[in-house]
Amino acid sequence: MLIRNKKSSDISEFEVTDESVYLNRRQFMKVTGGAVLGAGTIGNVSAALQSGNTLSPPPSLAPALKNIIETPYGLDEKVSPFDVASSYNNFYEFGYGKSDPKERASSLQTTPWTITVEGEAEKTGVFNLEDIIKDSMLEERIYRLRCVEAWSMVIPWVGVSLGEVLKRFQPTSKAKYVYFETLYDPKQMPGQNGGNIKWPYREGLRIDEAMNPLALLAVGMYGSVLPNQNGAPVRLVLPWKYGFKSIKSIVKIRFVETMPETTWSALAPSEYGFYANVNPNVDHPRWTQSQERRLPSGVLFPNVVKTQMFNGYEEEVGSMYSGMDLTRFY
Ligand SMILES: Nc1nc2c(c(=O)[nH]1)N[C@H]1C(S)=C(S)[C@@H](COP(=O)(O)O)O[C@H]1N2
Ligand SMILES: [Mo]
Repeated sequence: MLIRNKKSSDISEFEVTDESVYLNRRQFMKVTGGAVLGAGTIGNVSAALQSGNTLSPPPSLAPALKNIIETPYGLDEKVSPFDVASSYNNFYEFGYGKSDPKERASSLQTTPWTITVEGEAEKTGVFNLEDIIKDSMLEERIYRLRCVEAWSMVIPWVGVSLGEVLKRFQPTSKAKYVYFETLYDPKQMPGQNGGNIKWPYREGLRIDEAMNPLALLAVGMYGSVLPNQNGAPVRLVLPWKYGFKSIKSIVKIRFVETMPETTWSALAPSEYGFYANVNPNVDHPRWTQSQERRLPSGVLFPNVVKTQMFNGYEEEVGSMYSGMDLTRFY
C-alpha cells in the first residue's frame, strides 16, 4: 500500500469552530464519586484502566498482544503522544469540552459489555464483546484520524477487522447498510441528560464500506485497552472518514436495507453528510478542509499539514466512490 508523506506548510493557525456549536451549552452534571475504575476484559485478557489524571498509558493488553499482527499502515508517520490522544477528545456523552471526556468518562462501566446484533443477518442476538473479538487476530494499525474540525492525530490502534467480524453474523442480501449505536445510559454518560443530540449517538456505513479492509473495530490503542474517553471498550476506526463516523462505545449493530439516519446528518444535514469522507476539496461551511492541525499543535508552534483526499487512503477506498459526485455525497 502507498502511504503519502505528510507535507508541512507554514500557514499559521486558522480559526476552528467546534462541532459543539450545534449543541446546547448547558452545564453538565459534574461526575462525582472519586475514581471509578473502568475494567476492560478482552478475550482472556483482563486489564484495568485507571482514569484519573495519569498521563501514562493504561495497563497493557499484554497476553493478547503476543499474537498481534503488525500491519504496514502508517509506519512512516510520527505517532501522536498518548497524553494528547487521550486528553483531547470528542465524546459528547461526557461533555462538549475537549478535556471533559478524560475528566468524566471514568463513570463508564466497560465490563461486562454486550453488543446486540439485529436486522438482516442469519445470526443475530446478544453477544459478549469477548465472544465477538476472540476468533479474530488482534492487529496494530497506525492510522491518521482527521476530525471535521480540522485537527488530526496519528494513533496506533489495536483491533480486529470490522468486515471479518460482521461476516460471521452472515448478513443477508438485504443488508445494504450497517447501523451502529453507542450505549444510552445517562447515569453513566451524564451528557445524555441534555444537548441537541438525539441520543444515543448513531452512525452508519454502506455495507461495502464496512467490509473494506481498512475498517477497524478497535479495542485498544498504544498497546493497551482503550481509555474510556477514547470509546472503551469497543469503537469503530474509519481512517478515510471524518472522525465523527468512528463511533465509540458500541452496543448495537443492525444490518439494514436502507440508509440509516445518523447523529450528525440528522443534526445538520447541510454540514454533515452520510459519507463524510475526508475531502480537502469540499469545504465545510464553517471551516476549510484543505489543511489540518496535526496535534500537538499550538499557537506558537503550529503544525499545519495539507489534508489528503480520503485522508491519504485513496488507493484503498477510492474505488468505492467512483462515479459519485463527492460535492453532493459529502
Ligand atoms: N459515541 C460517540 N462517538 C464519537 C463521538 C461522540 O461524541 N460520541 N465523537 C466523534 C468525533 S467528532 C471524533 S473526532 C472522534 C474522536 O475520537 P478520539 O477522541 O478517540 O480522538 O470520535 C467520534 N466518535
Ligand atoms: Mo470530530
